[in-house]
Amino acid sequence: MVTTSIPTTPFSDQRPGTSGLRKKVTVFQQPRYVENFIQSIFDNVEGAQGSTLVIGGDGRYFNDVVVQTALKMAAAHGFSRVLVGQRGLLSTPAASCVIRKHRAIGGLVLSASHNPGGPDGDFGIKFNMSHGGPAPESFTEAVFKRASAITEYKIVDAPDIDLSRIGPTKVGEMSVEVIDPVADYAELMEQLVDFEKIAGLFRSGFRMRFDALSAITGPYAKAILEGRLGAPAGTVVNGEPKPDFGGHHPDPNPVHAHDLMELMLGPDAPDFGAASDGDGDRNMIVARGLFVTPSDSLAILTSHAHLAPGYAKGLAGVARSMPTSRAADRVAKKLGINCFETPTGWKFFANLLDAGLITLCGEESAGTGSNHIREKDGLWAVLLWLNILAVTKKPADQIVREHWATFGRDYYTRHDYEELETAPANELMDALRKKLPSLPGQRFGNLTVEACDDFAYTDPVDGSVTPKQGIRILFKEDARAVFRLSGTGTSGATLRVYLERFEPNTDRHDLPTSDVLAPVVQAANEIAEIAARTGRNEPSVIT
Ligand code: VG1
Ligand code: CO
Repeated sequence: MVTTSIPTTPFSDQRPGTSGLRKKVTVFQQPRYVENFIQSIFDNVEGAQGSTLVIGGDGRYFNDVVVQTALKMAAAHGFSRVLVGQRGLLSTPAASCVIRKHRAIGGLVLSASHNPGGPDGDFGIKFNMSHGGPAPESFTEAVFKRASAITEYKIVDAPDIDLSRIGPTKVGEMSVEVIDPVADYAELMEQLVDFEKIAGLFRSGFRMRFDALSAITGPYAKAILEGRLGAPAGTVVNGEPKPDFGGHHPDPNPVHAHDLMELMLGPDAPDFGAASDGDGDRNMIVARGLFVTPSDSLAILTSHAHLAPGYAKGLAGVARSMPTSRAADRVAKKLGINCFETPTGWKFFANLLDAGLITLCGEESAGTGSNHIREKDGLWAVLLWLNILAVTKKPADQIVREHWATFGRDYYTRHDYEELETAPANELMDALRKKLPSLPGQRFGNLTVEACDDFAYTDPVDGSVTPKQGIRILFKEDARAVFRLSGTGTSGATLRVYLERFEPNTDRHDLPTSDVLAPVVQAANEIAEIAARTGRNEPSVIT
């Protein structure tokens, strides 16, 4: 087998964002673009020679091409073994599970997650470390530096590998094992949640719908929910992964998972509804007649996790990303455990999990996870909910209402302004930053600014400091607005405005979220001058 070094020149835009490098498919299709980035990753993996690598993706358009390139480049780089999902598929949580279980040095995950797919959609590549989690910023910055100066990449000259059949094969000297993408993951789930109890729940007539949005979670959900747990056939809908996600925007929120929302809010709603995203790490939970915000879901899982075998001993601590509501903090306080506040992006949870400081963590963007892997895990969250429903024998909406009655309700919404021009979006953030010192004490409508800052995170484990992670404005009336620019979008800039208000009074727990938050929205728009600076009077998406 011949290894060739191919001369190349750098692309200037290969800096990974919140979760890997994401670009339009057409950008990734430029000659040498994929090769440059993968080589830059490999050049930063210490001890690659003789080690095991995991490769898999969410099956979106271009996945099949990049998997083959990655295999041939891995062989040229001296990895001794690659574990690759059948047909090149692995959900993000399954990739994390496989890396950990088989002691791989890391893994290439091919996905742009919740971004749309297809020839005109997005593609992405991220690298996960030996702990199974996304590479930290020190690593991704080193990759960017390398990619900015790259002069050659290495690849073996070999035919494409048949990934349709499970079993061992070879690329050059390197052994390749084509693995069942679901097996290791399903085995892990069985250790964490009570499959017997959940099967009993389904036997008793409990009905749910899981909408896989034609993305990667379909095979996992079918195998576990319908296969092992005995949920009726048809429980999982849109269960076949498609390269363009069947036209779905694979972002599990009330806007993009509208069919599920309509069913759950309608007269024929089953007992429970759930959905997942492109690469299977996000979850959406819907009770009958009630959408459960991801922030509330994290808090509810925190207070009930001990009902599942994997968490029976209780939790070491919990963490949430900064823009996630403070509902989990209230539960942590009652349990007497720490609640850490991290920047947006799963990579910031890894150190806390590795150090044993936390057991559960989550983000407002529908990511929830635990120390079982180092990624957020969509189906796991759904299974933990099912475990809780099976043990408490209460309907999901009752669990949510009881939670509010005990802890108060954190009304929450997010306004996204997508595809803004980059310059005015940056200017908006800069102007907001400059305003910070003058804001405390100012009144906007009937809200008064109490405090504000530009969130900076000091990692309690390695002491690394990550500045400028979002502007937060706290109002005296127990409300909060947070502003940040997205790090996963692929065209222009996306402004995210996170809005919340705490309501302790049980009589006020059934109000429309938009009514409760209207004054906070108004204040946030005024403070950031959103309309004037972006030319938009309405957000593109409200979730
Ligand atoms: C978004 C979410 C963030 C999440 C990230 C990756 O990032 O806000 O919470 O971790 O996507 O999720 P941003 O920078 O666009 O706000 V996934 O499921 O797309 O990998
Ligand atoms: Co995702």
